[in-house]
Amino acid sequence: MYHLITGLYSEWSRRPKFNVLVLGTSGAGKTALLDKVRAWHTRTSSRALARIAPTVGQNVLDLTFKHAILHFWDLGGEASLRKIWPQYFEEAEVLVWVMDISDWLDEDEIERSYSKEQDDDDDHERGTASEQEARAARQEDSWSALASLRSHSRIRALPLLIVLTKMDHVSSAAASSARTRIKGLLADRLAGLEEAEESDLRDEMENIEGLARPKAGSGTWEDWDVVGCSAKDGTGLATLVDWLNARAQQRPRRSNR
Ligand SMILES: Nc1nc2c(ncn2[C@@H]2O[C@H](COP(=O)(O)OP(=O)(O)OP(=O)(O)O)[C@@H](O)[C@H]2O)c(=O)[nH]1
Ligand SMILES: [Mg+2]
Repeated sequence: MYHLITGLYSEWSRRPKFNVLVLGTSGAGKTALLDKVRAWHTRTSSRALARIAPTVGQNVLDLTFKHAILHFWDLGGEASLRKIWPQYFEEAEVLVWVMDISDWLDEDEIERSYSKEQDDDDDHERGTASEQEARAARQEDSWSALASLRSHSRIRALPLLIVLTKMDHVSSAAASSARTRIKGLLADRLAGLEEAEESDLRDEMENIEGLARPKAGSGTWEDWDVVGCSAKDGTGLATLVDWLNARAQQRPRRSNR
């Protein structure tokens, strides 16, 4: 009888897994962010940021919440490793795209006490033309890698959360406006992508007689948002986890794997 009751209880209390695919370019801060989320949720300590090495392959993390187990896949973002990403698309239920916010900041928004090259080059001057070019190149790499995912229909159908991490690099004066400004910029870029895709599709279809025109907005990431986080001071972690849990609850219940 005891076994029957405990068996029924564990079946009843079993939470569905919700697969969260965490992607972004190398060094964006995916692994550090997830480690901080783990430490925050389990009330344990996080790893020192400097000790987090680039991911080769995948990191997996399960975190149990009231209604679901968030099952994170954190994949290496280095260009040669991105070819394994599509293996996860079919099973993914939400996409988290991580970007280093400092690549999107204007010079006056950057936290002055911070220098990205400090560890490697003590003589490096902040804000040099080459540093600005490097930031622009990293921003472009991240944006074009995200844009290229739109060719996968499965990914376009998923909720998308863009995480601007390393928020501790934003000066306190710019903290409230930086996320809003970057979100506006990303919204414009996403809309631009969609328009370009629709016009390409229209051009193709005009050459094929009798085909219906594509519906406006058919390729949009309809459910998307931007959150600012920091793996250093824990900014934004509650917002990130709440957003994911809300999506986990919205999808139809299914059995655990
Ligand atoms: N100041 C600060 N530094 C961070 C933060 N997150 C990550 N870093 C630094 O950025 C480096 C790269 O972070 P990772 O988490 O390894 O980046 P990743 O996206 O997992 O990179 P790959 O595994 O190569 O795809 C870390 O070693 C940290 O030093 C943050 O929130 N604040
Ligand atoms: Mg990593």
